[in-house]
Amino acid sequence: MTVQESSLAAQNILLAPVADNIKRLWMTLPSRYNAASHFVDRHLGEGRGAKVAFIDDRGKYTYEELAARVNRAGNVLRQLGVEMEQRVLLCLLDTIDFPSLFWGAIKIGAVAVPANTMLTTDDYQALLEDSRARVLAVSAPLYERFKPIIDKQKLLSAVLICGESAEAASEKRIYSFDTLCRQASAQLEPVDTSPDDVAFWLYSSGSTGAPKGAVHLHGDLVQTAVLYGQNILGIREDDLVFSAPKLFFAYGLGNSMTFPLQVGATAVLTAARPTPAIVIELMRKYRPTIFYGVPTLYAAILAAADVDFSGAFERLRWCVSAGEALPEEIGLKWKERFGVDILDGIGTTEILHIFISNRPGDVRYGTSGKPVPGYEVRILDGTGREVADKEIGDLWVRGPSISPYYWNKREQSAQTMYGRWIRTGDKYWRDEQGYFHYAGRSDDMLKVGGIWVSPFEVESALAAHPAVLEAAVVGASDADGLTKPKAFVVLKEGFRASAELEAELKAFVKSRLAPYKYPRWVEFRTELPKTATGKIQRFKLRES
Ligand code: 3UK
Repeated sequence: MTVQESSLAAQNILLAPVADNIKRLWMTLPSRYNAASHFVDRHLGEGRGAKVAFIDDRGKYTYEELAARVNRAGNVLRQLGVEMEQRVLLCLLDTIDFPSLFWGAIKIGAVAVPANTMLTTDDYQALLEDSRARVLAVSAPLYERFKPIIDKQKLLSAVLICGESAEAASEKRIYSFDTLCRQASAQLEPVDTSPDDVAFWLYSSGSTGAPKGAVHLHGDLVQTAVLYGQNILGIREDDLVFSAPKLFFAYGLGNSMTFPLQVGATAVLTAARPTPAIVIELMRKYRPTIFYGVPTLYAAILAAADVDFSGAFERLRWCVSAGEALPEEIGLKWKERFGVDILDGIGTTEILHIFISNRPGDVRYGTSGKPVPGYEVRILDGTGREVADKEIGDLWVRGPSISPYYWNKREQSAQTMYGRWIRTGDKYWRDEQGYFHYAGRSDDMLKVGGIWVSPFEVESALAAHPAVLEAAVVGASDADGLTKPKAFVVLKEGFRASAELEAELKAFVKSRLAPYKYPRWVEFRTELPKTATGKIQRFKLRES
């Protein structure tokens, strides 16, 4: 093919209208549509008011109670001055307050912005600044990390503290969410929104460490709930689901909120860190029918000694894995030991949920499975031409739930979103049977325990240590075949490599960045491999 021909081929793929057989699977929504009415209020009209929607560490909440809490939360936000289209930053542990505030914000036409609860004060400063949030809602145990920066926020008009706290002081615009909710009305009409109105953003880390807010619309959520939740997982009203990944991740948001709320099912939430012991304890207590995890957790559960599993798997139909590739070994061992399949699927924050997946009755361990009907998936070469089977290329996706752009990031949006298409940044190949195989990233970003880590950010943290001349960070495989950050460090003159210094560097990074980002191994070198122009050749370090 000539260059001209291949650019025409690329145009054909990227400009072709969505085929009818794919578009037929997309939900057609009315021109007036509010996602909160669909996911919450609809159940009251459908007679599900007395059914339990959520169970958290403190209690159970029926659909009727959920609707009342959402209304109170919406009224509280309004009373604090939040108007349509303004952002509300949510830094919340998984309790009933998360759905209450998320849907409450959306119901009044505001934009809910859930944030990762494991970040540092500097990270939160960046999120407040970028989002220009009018109100911050934060779980009491997390408030410490916001406290030093609250006074600096010119656009923030109030802080809501969720849960027991002595911090509330209305003269400082800091309020107890519980107290305001008790005084607020439990009645609230949804504002007029369209399926194309902005409903929420989800922040995703960029390779320079600067977070990008992926904008999502009212209409996006129901598409993933139908195409993946109902059509692939087969979630139904009598399901009880439990997700180890939290609600602030796009993965957790679908898992324990929009999928169960789509069909009137029940979700178990916990504010606790999902260690194997806690996950198994909750599974024994509630016997979920669908469980969602990440590969690191499945490996850790398999490795856990002295754990009583009795009853935990009794009602389980299947487990789901996403966030990073599930090694074949872990899937096979899990199935052998517990008799239930793990369905590995790939999703992204921008696409909102899973778009290539293994499915019940058709599991091929070591692959991501096949495209979820309703999503069009292509593997393209650098000129935009489709590659042949078994050839590696760039993964592109088109579907009805894709973020239209990153907030205030023109260049990154232009590099990622092309009309309805999105470039995921992943390398993939397809086998003759149509299964998709993950083949790495096209940038240097790492997935660690299912969460993004930017090597650049870890390198910058290391470089701030007085002993470090320069550092390079790459992904290395642990004993389970899962990726963890590894640092190569060149020391300044006068410093000597030692086990103590290695431990000190790890602790140093942990104290400056979200702790999950620290390098699990540090290797000292006298120099780093570089190009003629001085750029570190990370691929050489990866190979070593
Ligand atoms: C990687 C995978 C191989 C891949 C997510 C389920 O992970 C989610 O979203 P993020 O934005 O990350 C997206 C990136 O993570 N990845 C995710 N799943 C897999 N790689 N196999 C997998 N099964 O690099 C992708 O581009 O954090 C997961 C549902 C919703 C999500 N947002």
